[in-house]
Order: sequence, then structure tokens, then C-alpha cells
Amino acid sequence: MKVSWDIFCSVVDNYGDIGVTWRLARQLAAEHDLAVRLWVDDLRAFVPLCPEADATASEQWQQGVEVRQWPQVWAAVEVADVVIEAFGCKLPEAYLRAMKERVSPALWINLEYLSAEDWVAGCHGLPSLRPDGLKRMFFFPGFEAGTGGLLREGDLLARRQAFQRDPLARQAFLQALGVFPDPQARLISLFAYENTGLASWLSALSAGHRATHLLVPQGRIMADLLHWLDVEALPPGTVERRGTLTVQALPFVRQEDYDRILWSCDFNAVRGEDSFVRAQWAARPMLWHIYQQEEDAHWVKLKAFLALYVNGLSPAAAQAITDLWLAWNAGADMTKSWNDVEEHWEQLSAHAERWCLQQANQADLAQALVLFYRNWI
Ligand code: TRH
Repeated sequence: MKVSWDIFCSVVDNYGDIGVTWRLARQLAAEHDLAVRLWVDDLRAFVPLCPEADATASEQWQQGVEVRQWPQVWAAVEVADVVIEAFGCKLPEAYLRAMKERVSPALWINLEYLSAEDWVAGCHGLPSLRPDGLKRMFFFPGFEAGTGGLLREGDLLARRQAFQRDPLARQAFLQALGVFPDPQARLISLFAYENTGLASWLSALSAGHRATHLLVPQGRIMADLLHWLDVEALPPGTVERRGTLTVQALPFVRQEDYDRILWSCDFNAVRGEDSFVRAQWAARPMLWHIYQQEEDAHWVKLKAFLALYVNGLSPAAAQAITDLWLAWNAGADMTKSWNDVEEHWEQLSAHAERWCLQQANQADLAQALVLFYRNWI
């Protein structure tokens, strides 16, 4: 019998919670032969990532994963061997009681948000004993040895490299999306939260010496984009030109195709957690819009990541990318930092590939979870 895993996901906002748990669930089922159930409280956030899913189904199978609507009134189910509570989403009380009554204890793991802060390795894998006798383990993804690593499918890098080596595959993919860039144009993708710095970046791009084709999937940045373009709407597929900049709106695509967009681009602006990690596997220079937290806690995380990421860059290139990221996350003017980044383009591109390969030396997060369970039993 397969080892059973229950993953609980509560959709707070956006797509990150479901994006990470859906990716993890699929990989555990596909690569580790596990029986995986994914409990999601709001399936409407799941459908854009997996369009064949049914937002109203209480149970459905998608890509080897049993996807369950997490009902408000919990109906008893058998507790799995491993229980993942994603991002502290709070398991149903009745499920906790069933966990207590289970003859052989289940491994209960709280999967935490990704952070590059240096305390992460020290806290990864630590238990917390509760007054009711249940024990919860804390599992931290991360970039350094001693953390839980990053989500990465076993064949991801090989698929990405094959795609990037094959201009016809890239062209066919882009054409199917209705994207026909000028052959000389540099391709940039833009996935971000609202950002008052966008106008200055777009102005710099439109006045640049190099043609840029900017791809913008539907999302929260759209209003700022419309404002700068001075248009009322930009339906998916529509193209607008300003100076050397071509802007094209895209639909929100399934998760696998979003990877291909990142692989196709020369530079990717990403946000949150999952697209941020996928951009690293795409091995292209990137710009991260971090998810804002109360009391500006996100700045510490942003700077912790930058401190790691710039290792190996020349001081000038490190400064350029750091300034760009800080300006973007402050919603500040991007003109100077973007021009500085352009001056170090080759170096930043080579660095992105190096960073990707270095990160791929770590065990991936799904593998690390499976090993954690094996060591626990
Ligand atoms: O949507 P996000 O802003 O999610 C955020 C973060 O995860 C944040 O840490 C969390 O606290 C908050 O949600 C609640 O960004 P993220 O993490 O990149 O998730 C986006 C997902 O959407 C990711 O799996 C990629 C996917 N995606 C597509 O599948 N198709 C698309 O066209 C695009 C643009 C994204």
C-alpha cells in the first residue's frame, strides 16, 4: 500500500498558497509514488493554474492527485501517514482529534514560507510539542544547506535547458500564445503587485536603445500598466507600442505554460513565492516583487535573499541589481538602476545560470520531505 499524504491549503489571497501546494502534491504523487490528497478551501484559485479542474467538485483527480474541497463542516476521513499543514493554515479540529486517536502516529509537518534569512537553517526540522500531546514539525524551504530546499521537479532543469536550446520550440510556444516578437527584441515578462515604480521602468524601456517586448499576464499590475499606456483596457493578446517598447497583455496561463514563458524571456519580473522560485530555475536575470508583510517584515527577507544572490557578481553588477530590486519594492524611480542593470546584462545573465545550477545541488523540497519522513519512522 502506498504511503498516504494529506496536504492542507488555505487560500489567503493570490495564487501562492495553492501554487506551492499543488506543485508539491503533483511531485510527491508523480516522483515518489505516494497517495496524495490535497485539501483546498477555495478551489476558485486552483482553476487558473489547472484549467481542467472543477471549482465546484468536492472530490476530483488531477494529474495523479486527489483534490478535495476542504469543507467548512469537516466530515470524518481517515488520517494520512503524513499531514502537511501549509503555511500555518490550521488543521480542522476533528482531524486533529482523529490524529490523536491514530494507532500509529502520523507525521505532522507545518510547511513554512520561503525565506533566505540565516535563522532558517537553525529552525528547520524542529518539533513543537502541544499540550494535547501531538507533535508538529517545522519544515522550512530555503537556499542553503540545512534547510528544506526548493521545489524542483526531477526533470525540470533538463526540460528547461532543452527548451532554451531549441529556438523553434520557443517560437512555436510563443506563437501559440499569439506572441510574435521582433527577432532583435529582448523579451521580458512582468508579474507583479501594484507598483508606483512601474511608470519609470516602462519609460526607461521605451526610451532604450534596444527593442523590448514586454509580456504581461493578467494580474494586479494591470491598472498601473493601463495608466502609463493611457488606454482604458488591454485585453489578452492586445499589443501597444511606445518608442522601443512593445507591451503585450497575456491571459493567465496554466502553471506549466507559465514556466515556458519564464524560459522564453531574457528577463523576468516575478512576485510572491512560487513564481520567484520558478524564475530562478528559468536561469534568467530577474526582478522580485516580494509579498508585503506587516511592519515591513518583508524588507528583511528581501535583503537576506539579495545578500546571498549577489555572491559572485562584480561589486558594480551586485550594486546595480540590488538597487533595482530595492527601487521596485519601494515603488520608487527605476530609471537609473535599470540603466545600470543594462550595463551588466551579460554578467547578470551568466550569473542567473550559475545561481540556478548552484541551487540545483541541493535536494529538492519534495525529496527532502520524503527523506524527513523516512528518518522519522
Ligand atoms: O500569487 P502570489 O502573489 O502569491 C503570494 C505569495 O505566495 C505570498 O508569499 C503569499 O503569502 C501570498 O500569495 C498569499 O505569487 P506566487 O507565489 O508567485 O504565486 C503565483 C502562482 O501563479 C505561481 O504558482 C505561478 C502561477 N502562475 C500561473 O500559473 N500562470 C500565470 O500566468 C501566472 C502569471 C502565474
